[in-house]
Amino acid sequence: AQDCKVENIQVKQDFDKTRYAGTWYAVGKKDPEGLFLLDNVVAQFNIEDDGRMTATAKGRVIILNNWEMCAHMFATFEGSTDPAKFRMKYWGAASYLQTGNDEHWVIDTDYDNYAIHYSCRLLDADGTCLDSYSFVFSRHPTGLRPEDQAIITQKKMDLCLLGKYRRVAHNGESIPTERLPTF
Ligand code: AZE
Repeated sequence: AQDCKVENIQVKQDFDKTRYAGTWYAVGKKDPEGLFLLDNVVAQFNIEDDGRMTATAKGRVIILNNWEMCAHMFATFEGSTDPAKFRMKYWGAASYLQTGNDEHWVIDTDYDNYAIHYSCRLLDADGTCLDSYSFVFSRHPTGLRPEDQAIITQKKMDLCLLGKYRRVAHNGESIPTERLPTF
């Protein structure tokens, strides 16, 4: 969206949640205000028997008094008229983790290698976003393939978030042993 208005942001056309299912490694993120997942972020998307999308996520967080821990999170998704736009209800395995109800938009994905997600939590009066977060996901824990990097850079521009992302490091903590690459 050249004008940075949230209503003009393009999402993935004909989003197919079945092809989206499975493991995604966060390789980049743009943080919202307040507490957020720090690193080692791995998400697992599932399609339930009733066809609804659910997800689990793991990641390192630091809560209140510099207490570092691995957050184990759960989410359910409510669809909308646009197949790529969801409402995500989420909660933690432990009560001191965060609960919320956020937008969850799939901006782009090729299903096999990369995905970029976007969530606006607070709309400004002019239609731009005051508080957003976004994840860049890869099917590969080692990062994006070079050929996907240009696509992601373009999408960051479309979201008016270019330069606001940080790399998400992985030390293997959220990755099952049988899938661990040698870092
Ligand atoms: C997301 C996609 C997969 C499911 C979930 C996601 C988001 C999780 C958070 C968690 C925050 C936790 C905090 C704890 C103290 C987008 C990765 C649930 C935003 C801050």
